[in-house]
Amino acid sequence: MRLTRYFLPVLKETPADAQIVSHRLMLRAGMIKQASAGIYSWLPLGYRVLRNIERIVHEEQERAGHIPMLMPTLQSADLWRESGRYDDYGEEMLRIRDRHDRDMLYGPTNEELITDIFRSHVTSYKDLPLTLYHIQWKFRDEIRPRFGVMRGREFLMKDGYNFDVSKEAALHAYNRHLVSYLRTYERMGLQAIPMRADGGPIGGDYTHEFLVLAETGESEVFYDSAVTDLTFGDREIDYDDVAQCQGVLEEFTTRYARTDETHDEGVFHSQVPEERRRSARGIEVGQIFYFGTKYSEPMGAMVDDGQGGRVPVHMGSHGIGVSRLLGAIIEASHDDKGIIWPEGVTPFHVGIVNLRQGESATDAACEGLYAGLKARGFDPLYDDRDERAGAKFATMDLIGLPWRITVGPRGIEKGVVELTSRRTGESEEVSAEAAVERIAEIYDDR
Ligand code: P5A
Repeated sequence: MRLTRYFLPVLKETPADAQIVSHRLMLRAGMIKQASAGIYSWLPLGYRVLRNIERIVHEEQERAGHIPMLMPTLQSADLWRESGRYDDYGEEMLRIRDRHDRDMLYGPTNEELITDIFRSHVTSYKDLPLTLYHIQWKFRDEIRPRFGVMRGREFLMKDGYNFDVSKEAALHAYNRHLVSYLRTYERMGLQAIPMRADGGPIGGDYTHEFLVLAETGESEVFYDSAVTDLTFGDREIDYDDVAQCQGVLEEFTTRYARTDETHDEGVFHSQVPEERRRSARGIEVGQIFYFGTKYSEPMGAMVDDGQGGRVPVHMGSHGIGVSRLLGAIIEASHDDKGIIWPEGVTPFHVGIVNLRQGESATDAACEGLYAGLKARGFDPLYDDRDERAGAKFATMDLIGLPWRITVGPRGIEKGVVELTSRRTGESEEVSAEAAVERIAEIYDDR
């Protein structure tokens, strides 16, 4: 993409109403624009990152054997009356009446809708296990939408639902989700720690939230500092292997790590030596639930059990805050100049800065780099504006591309360009061909 042909409305001023750094940077970098309280338009740069996050979520869900689909945002109130949640859900649910006076709602979550789909089509234990998921907009009429996409009213969620014949099988689905979530967040450059939590309006008392530690996080958390040493890494996993998934769950959840909803000071003190006790704040980027037959029983989602009986299926649901993740990644990865995108989600792989726009030698070198990178399957952002070097660097630093190639007349004379890491600020002088090779190596490794 050439910057002169792009739509990147960066702001010079720091928006006064944005309280936390990720919100400020998303506005300044021209990623989002508020449409109304807690509701945002995704401008091209923000949309690119959102799509990258979605892609990683899809890849990891499919790797775990979960099946993508798409359900609507608007739902009929009748299904929610069947489960009993129409009245329970309270003011967070946006209720709508259509022209035929039918009660509708903008879905805050989809347990009812998916249970209805399941009961219409599945009757036998032979069709299980089954896990369906989608990535779809949700609406929760939050009393205090704030911090930009962190606590929106309209937000994008990946929500998945497992159907199993027994509690034991459903717990394997739970473990599988835990493992796939660990992989998912790490690919985005995040450490998200599973912590015992509360079921809230979704239900069930077996649930973990995934938290990214950050001072600006809305959740208060208590944990054994040893949990922060755990990484999933690139280990091979067989998602059908019950013992292996259970092993990962135990590795990541045995040590004390809880949100304030379930925190128990007595247990904390007895289980964790003082020097490892931590209390901090965190951003909830996902949550997994096992709630058994909470929805299947009242809604009649039954299967024959192979022994002449019919049983309600055991279910769980599993959510990732897709749009919230942009905020969480920025909170975890920025400096005073702007965002620092992890390679996994960056909107463009590399920025090209032409220090002498309009001079034939630098222009030609930039065009060569641009074409060379595109030919290798990369998406460069070429700053081809007629601007001062300082302004070009400031824009690149603000929008946070992890790598920058700077092309100037002095370098061209020597036959080199400068390759700079946004994270470390370190630069190396290499030939243009070598710069393309280095970019290819960097992204191949990840
Ligand atoms: C699990 C999937 C559920 O709704 N039902 C379907 C279950 N869980 S949850 O924890 O309530 O939400 C899942 C994740 O969505 C993100 N999230 C939000 N993101 C932005 N703004 C909001 N107002 C908001 N509310 C929830 C969180 O990341 C949460 O973990």
